This record gives sequence, C-alpha cells and structure tokens, in this order.
Amino acid sequence: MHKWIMVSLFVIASVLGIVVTFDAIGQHEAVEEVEDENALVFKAVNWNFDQEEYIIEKGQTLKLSMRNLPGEGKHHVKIEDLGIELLPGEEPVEVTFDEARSYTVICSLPCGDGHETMASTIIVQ
Ligand SMILES: [Cu+2]
Repeated sequence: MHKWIMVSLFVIASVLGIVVTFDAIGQHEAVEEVEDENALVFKAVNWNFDQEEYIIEKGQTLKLSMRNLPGEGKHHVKIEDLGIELLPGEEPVEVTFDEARSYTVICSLPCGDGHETMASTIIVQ
C-alpha cells in the first residue's frame, strides 16, 4: 500500500515537472514573438540581403533596422524613396506604409565587388 502511494506521488511529480517545463518554453517563445512583431530587420551578409522581397501589409507600422550577419563585407541600408539610411547598432526608424507600392533597398556603404548589385525590394500590398 505504502509503495503505491510513493509510485503515485512520483508519477504526479513527473507530470507536473513536464507541464511546468513546456509552459516555460511556451512563454519564452511568446515573449520573443511580441518583441519582433513590429520590427523589420534587414540582415546583410556577403553582398546580399536576407530576403529578395520584404512583403508588408498596407497600413502596417514597422520599426526598421539593419544588422550585418557574420560574413563578408560591412553594409548599410538605404531606402531612397523613404529618405532613410540604416546603420548597424542604430535605433530603429518607425515607418507607416500607407501606400501599396514597392521600395528599392540598397547598400549605401561601398563594400566591395558586389556593392553595385546589392539590392532588395520592399513590397507593400
Ligand atoms: Cu555596399
């Protein structure tokens, strides 16, 4: 009888441990998603941006920033039609995309052989 109580307690404790662990993982992911929701980070590496096209919903307000991923070259981001230049480590720039149109994203720091063709597009739809 005593043995069954011990086994039951062990099983209950194990289940509780698993529930608490998965709950903690879930909360951690939720927090990261909330932080990223309004951020658009242009990641530059090896004379390319991480996406050829950045799709944005019309009416969205996003905090734009950039960073260089480990790799070749140091890059900046320029979106001429928005009058914006982004440098790594700088505060994000908030932009509301009211118009359905596209914007060309280029590197504004002469960074070597691939500089002239380093480009991406923001598509607001
Ligand atoms: Cu460049």
